[in-house]
Amino acid sequence: MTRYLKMSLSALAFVLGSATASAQSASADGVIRKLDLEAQRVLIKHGEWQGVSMMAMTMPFQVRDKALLQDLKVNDTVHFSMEPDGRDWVITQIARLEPAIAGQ
Ligand SMILES: [Cu+2]
Repeated sequence: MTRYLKMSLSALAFVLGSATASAQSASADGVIRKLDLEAQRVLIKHGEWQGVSMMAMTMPFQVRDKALLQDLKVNDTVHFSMEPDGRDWVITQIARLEPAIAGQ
């Protein structure tokens, strides 16, 4: 829970440029801000990445398979994995994290 609180408090950094794309995959937690099933795109406010140096920010991602987005909705907290594709990152896996139940 602490991790998510920390993430939501982190500043919405607007950064030009992106992480240096290597042939490395990465993963991160985040909150879905926008979903576009048809375009297979998702806007995620994400925390720091594991695997690649990337600060917390809100950014759009392409999703490899439309089906990955089917059970998700705006404001869901998710864990996702991605791979570099040219200058962009493409999400290859994404799963909702169930929020802790208040008071427990
Ligand atoms: Cu980012």
